[in-house]
Amino acid sequence: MTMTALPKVPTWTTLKLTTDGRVGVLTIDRPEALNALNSTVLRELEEAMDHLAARPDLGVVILTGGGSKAFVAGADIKEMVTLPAIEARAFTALGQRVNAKMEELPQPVIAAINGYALGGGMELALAADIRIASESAVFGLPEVGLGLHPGFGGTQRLLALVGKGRAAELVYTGDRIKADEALRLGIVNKVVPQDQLLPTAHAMAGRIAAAAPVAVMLAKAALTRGNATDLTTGLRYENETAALCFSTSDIREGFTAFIEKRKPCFEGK
Ligand code: CO8
Repeated sequence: MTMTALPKVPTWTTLKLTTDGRVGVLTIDRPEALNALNSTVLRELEEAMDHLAARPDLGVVILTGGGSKAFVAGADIKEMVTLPAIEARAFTALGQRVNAKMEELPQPVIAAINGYALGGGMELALAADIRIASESAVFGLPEVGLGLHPGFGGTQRLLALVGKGRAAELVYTGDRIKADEALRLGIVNKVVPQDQLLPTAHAMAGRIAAAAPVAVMLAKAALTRGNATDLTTGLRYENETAALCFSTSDIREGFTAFIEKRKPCFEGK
């Protein structure tokens, strides 16, 4: 079998992609504006999602913010201030596309939330599979206080994650909440000290990267589909993806390794 060459990492001005074995770390690196999402960041993020989708060597992606203060402090207010509605429509569509592409990536995404995750920044984090926050993280959807409402998928994803009442309170008040409250509401999986954020994300990513890659990819597809459909359709989808695992050589390796009392050695096929 011939292996397709991996695509070259594009050159970005606001993003950095580093790799550590099968783990990719994508950093939004615009700390002078608290990593606010202007159209350049969003276009580069879209390109990054397309790039990651074509990187079978990466089994997990960690998404984080550059600098010590913010994950992402929202869409760029200075860019939106003069935006006509028709351009706002395209800008919103771009933000939605980035988040949808992240949700559709073959790899699970862990958002390592290192500070402010506000507005479009919280919406970005909501499209990740798993959220780990530092103790200094602050969440909120302050859009209504600016005259708009969440438009990068936040109303829908928060609703699915925490239910109508809790989502409504955050969206209608625009209240900011701290990491421990986000944990209590089920918005984040874990809260850790700031200096433990990336080590914790890497430790979790390592455990995911050690599992059978095709099984993880299909599990993500089943969770993502299930979240967006009714139970009967979701269960049917799960039936098919579970059966598809039996077409891999990794499943034979996983079963055999169990029987032979050794660690499996997966190849991603
Ligand atoms: N956009 C642009 N610039 C920003 C943003 C932002 N969202 N957030 C921070 N910055 C800039 C500041 O303007 C400042 O720049 P400068 O030094 O040039 O003045 C720099 O980052 C540092 O920020 P602060 O000095 O304000 O830092 P503080 O520590 O004092 O405050 C806060 C930090 C509390 C995070 C504060 O910066 C803040 O409130 N930021 C705005 C948060 C916000 O309202 N976010 C939501 C934006 S709206 C949105 O995300 C909509 C998404 C969907 C759009 C769909 C429709 C098109």
